[in-house]
Amino acid sequence: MLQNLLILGGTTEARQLGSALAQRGAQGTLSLAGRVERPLRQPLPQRVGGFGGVDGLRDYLRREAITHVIDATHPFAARMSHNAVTACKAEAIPLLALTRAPWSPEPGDRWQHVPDIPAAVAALDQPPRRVMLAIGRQHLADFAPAPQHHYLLRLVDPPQAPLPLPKTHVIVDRGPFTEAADRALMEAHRIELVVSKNAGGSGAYAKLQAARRLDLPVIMIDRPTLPPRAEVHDVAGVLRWLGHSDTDRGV
Ligand code: 3Y8
Ligand code: NAP
Repeated sequence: MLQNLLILGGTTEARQLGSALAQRGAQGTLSLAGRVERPLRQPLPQRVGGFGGVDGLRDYLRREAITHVIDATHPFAARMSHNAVTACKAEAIPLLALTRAPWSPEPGDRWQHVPDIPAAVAALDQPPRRVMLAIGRQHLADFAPAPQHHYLLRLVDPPQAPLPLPKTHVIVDRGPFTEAADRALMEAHRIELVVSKNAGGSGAYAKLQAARRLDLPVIMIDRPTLPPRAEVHDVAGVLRWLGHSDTDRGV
């Protein structure tokens, strides 16, 4: 059966999967939410924007005659992942998640695990510190109850609206990041504490390596729970699931 794939993307692994599939001549579309102004391009055809909830996704799957869905979204993109499970089940379309294992602390790491973003805010109920808040833009307002800190923010795009925190320094940059650059950034801003999502993968890990080198504490936000679904942790696993051998180079 001719395959027509939908990859729910927005991560390094999704881009790598898109390249591997394009090399094999696979037919598919990589989908982004449209969160940033200039998303990275990759060789598969790309669509940008929400589907319109579960029903919108089901319509898309039928209209485009999608045969397989690979959810390669970020572990914190929980709503997209929930919608994918519901829509694929309703349309009886096979779904596979391409995920990366959570990070676990290594010797020298000073991590305080918190279950979610509100718990990270509660953990910041302490005298003013210089905090690297490297969780992006979407949840900054949640930290408004902890205005006493000086925040170093790293955003993909320049902020379009006033920031919800009184003392900030904004860096506009997109990953993947490097340990040396993140260490220099933290030293330049005399960072005392880092707040991070447990994203897994390599693109966001640099700040944790830098924090370890600088002996800084980290508030580590655990991932939201996702519904059960088939999962693999690497591109080769997806290719096997699709019936591509590792060696075939497309038709
Ligand atoms: C739009 C599309 C690739 C993909 C690269 C990965 C790595 C670099 C590190 C820090 C942490 C953060 C953030 C981050 C990283 C990769 C990956 C990853 C974290 C792009 C991209 C899109 C987004 C969306 C953006 C969020 C934000 C989160 C910045 C592309 C560059 C903080 C997650 O302004 C906004 O609205 C930004 C929104 C969702 C989290 C948030 O809540 O603000 N990612 N990031 C995707 C879409 O439209 O569907 O240009 O590639 C992708 C990448 N960002 O191809 O190599 O795979 O995780 N992304 C976090 O981990 O906490 C930065 O600063 O240390
Ligand atoms: P989310 O909260 O789980 O999703 C909210 C809504 O955004 C979804 O219901 C869907 O809208 C739309 N959406 C999300 N991902 C989409 C995709 N790949 N293609 C089409 N529509 C999508 O998602 P999020 O956390 O905002 O993440 C958005 C994107 O950024 C994802 O591609 C994700 O992989 C990427 N990303 C997120 C993070 C993070 O920290 N959250 C980090 C790195 C990359 P409809 O309901 O209208 O379909």
